[in-house]
Amino acid sequence: MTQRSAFDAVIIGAGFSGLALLHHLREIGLDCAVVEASDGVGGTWQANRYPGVRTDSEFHYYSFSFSKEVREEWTWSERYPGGKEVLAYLNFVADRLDLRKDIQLRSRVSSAVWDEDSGKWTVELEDGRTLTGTYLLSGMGVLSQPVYPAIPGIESFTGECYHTADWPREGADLAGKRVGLIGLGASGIQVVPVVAKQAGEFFVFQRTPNYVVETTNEQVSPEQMRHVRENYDEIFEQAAGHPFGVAMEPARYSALEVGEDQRREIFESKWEEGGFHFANECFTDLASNHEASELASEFIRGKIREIVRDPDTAELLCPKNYSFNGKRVPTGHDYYATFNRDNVHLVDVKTTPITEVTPRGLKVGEREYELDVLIVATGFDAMTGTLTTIDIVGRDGIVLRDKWDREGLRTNLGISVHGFPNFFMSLGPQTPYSNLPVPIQLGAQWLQRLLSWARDNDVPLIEATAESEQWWVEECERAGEATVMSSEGEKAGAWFLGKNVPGKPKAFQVYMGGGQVYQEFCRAAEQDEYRSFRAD
Ligand code: N01
Repeated sequence: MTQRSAFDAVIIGAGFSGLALLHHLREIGLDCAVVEASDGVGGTWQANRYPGVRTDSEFHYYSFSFSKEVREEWTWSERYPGGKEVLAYLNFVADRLDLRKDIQLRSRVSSAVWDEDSGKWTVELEDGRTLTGTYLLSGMGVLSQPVYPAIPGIESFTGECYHTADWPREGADLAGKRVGLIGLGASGIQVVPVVAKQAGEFFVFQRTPNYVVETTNEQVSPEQMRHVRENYDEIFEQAAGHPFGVAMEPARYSALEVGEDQRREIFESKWEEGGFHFANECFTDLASNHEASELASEFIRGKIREIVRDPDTAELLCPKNYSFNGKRVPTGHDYYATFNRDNVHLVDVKTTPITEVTPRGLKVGEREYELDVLIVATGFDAMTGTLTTIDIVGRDGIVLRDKWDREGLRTNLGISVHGFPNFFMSLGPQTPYSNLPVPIQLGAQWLQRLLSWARDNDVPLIEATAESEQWWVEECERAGEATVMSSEGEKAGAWFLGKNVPGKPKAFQVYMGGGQVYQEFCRAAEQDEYRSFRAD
């Protein structure tokens, strides 16, 4: 049987974004094909199978709210669901909404080219097949292009070496082995407590410490699940109205307007609630005011010194060259306490850098650490990486990668790019960073209304205007500058500013003005009949 190749919409990626886009575009009668490089649906949850992988968001707001069937029939088991459970959820969504028939697996895109005459995109796959679509949509994810550390000799290592985002399906046997870890962002921080229990000796090579907000994981009770099912819309609405897409009460006070005792009490109570509750519910200005953020930094340093028994290790774990919220705050599950184990060794590679990887292990200064397994949790070419590794060729043969190289990162609301008609991004660069299922769902619904409107009004081409891009670049810069990520600290901002990829221009790749503010901009564009998306 020959496969059809002409569609109304070609969607790249079958993770949260691709599934939501497919469902919503099918609802308005568009004939869609999803092309997915992997052999299964799930996106980031397919790739990231490292030990300890789980959500940093709580179960009740880490899901879609649009399907009554999925809401009623899916049961979460843990407060912070593990990677396997989220993958099972996405497979359940794909089955329950009958999405699989429009998904082509093992279909990696090599290029997508706009043809002005036909008004269609031609999408070429690595196996030589081509598909065409009136619309091209990216659901390729924001953190999907892994970055490996550029350490001399890394290819010479004769042991096993795994990137957290490319973990072997069959798992890795770490029992009793000498294991090394490079990278202590959200991924590495999840790896630490789990691998510490498996490895014989575990060497954690730390360049920059993080402010980890500890939490606890509990089983979800039938009563909690019932409550969530009965209140799904309210929960989703609360998350959609929150700057970071979490279903939490907004903080009420500035950290600077309360007395020391009250401040400590609030910090303590939110630390007890754990995870993002500390980051989001303590005070209004922990992400925007350096002085306020420094008060939270000092509180966490105090916790580290309480938990970690060896004072030198505790000091090394205390971040000092940027303040709380200066980087994406990771959630820990006994992260700090893990450094009290005898088999866990924290190695400071800031003061004495890693010099090379040898066939037997890792050299730090003159000392060689022999390793059986090296885990690299060194992050991603975030936001733009997936979009620039394939050739997306717009009007007049302009490649998206070249446009951004030449003009700097430019989009209208992270959704559309001038010169790239009928091309749309879910979670494109310059969209807000938050608990991601929320903006993914809202974005898919917004695109559904846009394409429905375009059809009803005979508007064949949708494309950001050059003016709208300029406006959005300035708004992203303004919003970013108003946060502690823009502060002087050498590490502040990290991947949000592209600092982790050598040679990448430093600019806010993420809209930091808040998810709820971003949604207002999207609503305004809609009420204005999408004028800023009609370049012709
Ligand atoms: O990557 P990162 P990540 N030598 O870029 C270090 C999301 N996420 O995969 O800071 C030594 O944050 C680097 O050190 P430094 C989440 O949004 C979500 O952990 O540059 N170290 C840093 O410590 C997160 O923010 C979840 O000094 C080197 C680390 O590698 C995003 O993904 C779970 C090095 C990279 O940290 C990315 O997180 C996991 C070198 N040569 C991830 N090169 C959940 O929600 C790099 N590093 C559950």
